[in-house]
Amino acid sequence: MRTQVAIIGAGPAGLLLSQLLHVAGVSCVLLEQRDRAYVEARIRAGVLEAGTVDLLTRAGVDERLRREGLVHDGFKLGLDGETFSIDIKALTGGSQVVVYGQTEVTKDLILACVARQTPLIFEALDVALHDVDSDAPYVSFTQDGEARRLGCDFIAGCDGFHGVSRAAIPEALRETYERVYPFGWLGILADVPPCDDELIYSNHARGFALASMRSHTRSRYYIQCGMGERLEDWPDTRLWDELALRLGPEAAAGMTTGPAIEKSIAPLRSFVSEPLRHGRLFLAGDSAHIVPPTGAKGLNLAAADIRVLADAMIGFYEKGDTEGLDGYSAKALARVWKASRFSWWFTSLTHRFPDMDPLARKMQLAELDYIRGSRAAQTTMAENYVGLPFG
Ligand code: RFL
Ligand code: PHB
Repeated sequence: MRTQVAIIGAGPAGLLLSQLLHVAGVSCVLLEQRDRAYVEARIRAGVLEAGTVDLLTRAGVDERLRREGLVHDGFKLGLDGETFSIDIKALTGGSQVVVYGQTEVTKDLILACVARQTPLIFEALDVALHDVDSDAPYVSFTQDGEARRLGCDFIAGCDGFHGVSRAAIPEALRETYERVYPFGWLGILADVPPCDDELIYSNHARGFALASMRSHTRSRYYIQCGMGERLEDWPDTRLWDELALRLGPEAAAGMTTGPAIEKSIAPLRSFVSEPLRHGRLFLAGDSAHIVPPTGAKGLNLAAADIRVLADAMIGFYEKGDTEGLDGYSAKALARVWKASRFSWWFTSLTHRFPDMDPLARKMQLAELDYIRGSRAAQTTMAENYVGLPFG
């Protein structure tokens, strides 16, 4: 088997790249280790930057998103249960974000792959990358028990944090930067209306809480929890009570509780691996970087990488131009670091750290109070939240 671009991983990064290449007439094959049902059911992100929506539009995968996505002009910050608004639309001169689940983005992209007959191989096992620094790289894998080989011009490593692509860059040529935060997020998804029109990010003495949503009838909430905690310790009633306390009386008054459809604990991590390119291998999305979810940057950052990478590959095939490919790593990383900084800062501002002394807590409260009163501080937050420009 041969193709122009072999894409490892059918998460949002790999799927989006495949559709942008398809639209430009570049051939690709997607290799995904899980089955379709598993990939479509993974509950993760919920907020899309305008740039991500633009990219999905360019890929021709925006029809349902435009119909069902909830356009948001702002979000709220909570300070020990009292909230104030950040009007991102007014502060940025018109930018908005769209609340639309990653599960839905994934389903729409898989449907597009199927409709356009983009080869997408689920349950591709034992994926291994070969000769990535030569002119003839290839990928080996097992399909239905049979060994297969996919020759290509380029390999896109879109296989997430636990994938195999990153390790195909020799360790001596890689620099990694990592912080694991001393807490996780316990998330609950429930078929109940949201407690507020906007998302609420709340700093409370008991720990961080987030009120989010997927639709007018489906809510997504998170609380900061210790990494040692188990789901069994958090029956639905205890979780709803804790959310009401941390989000404050106004949100609690608007909150409808109900049984969880899904509940899970996710660790929080900042991670960047540099560079994003080695020979004919290009890393994109979570395979190269992870941000803590405060600020909703992970999926958007994966899409931003793909925009730069797709343009570079298309430039190569249309004009024989290698400039984009040569510049990909530096260009994408410049934005990755800025979004990593914002996610780290927003996490530091809103979470309770185990080693936090009373002074550190006072500093958080003072900074939140400063943001409440300063248009300049709110503008900084808003322009990061809606997504920084490229280059
Ligand atoms: P993914 O989604 O992890 O997809 C990688 C794919 O590669 C496959 N794979 C392999 N395939 C073949 N061979 C192998 N050896 C393979 N190893 C792995 C995997 O099965 C998978 O299908 O990475 P991608 O495409 O880079 O996308 C990144 C996003 O999924 C991620 O950044 C976001 O979900 C992060 N995130 C959020 N991002 C946002 O922009 N907004 C949010 O609101 C937001 N909320 C979140 C989040 C992530 C969370 N968790 C659970 C980590 C909330 C949470 C709780
Ligand atoms: C979500 O709805 O899952 C969500 C929203 C905002 C975030 C993180 C996650 O910052």
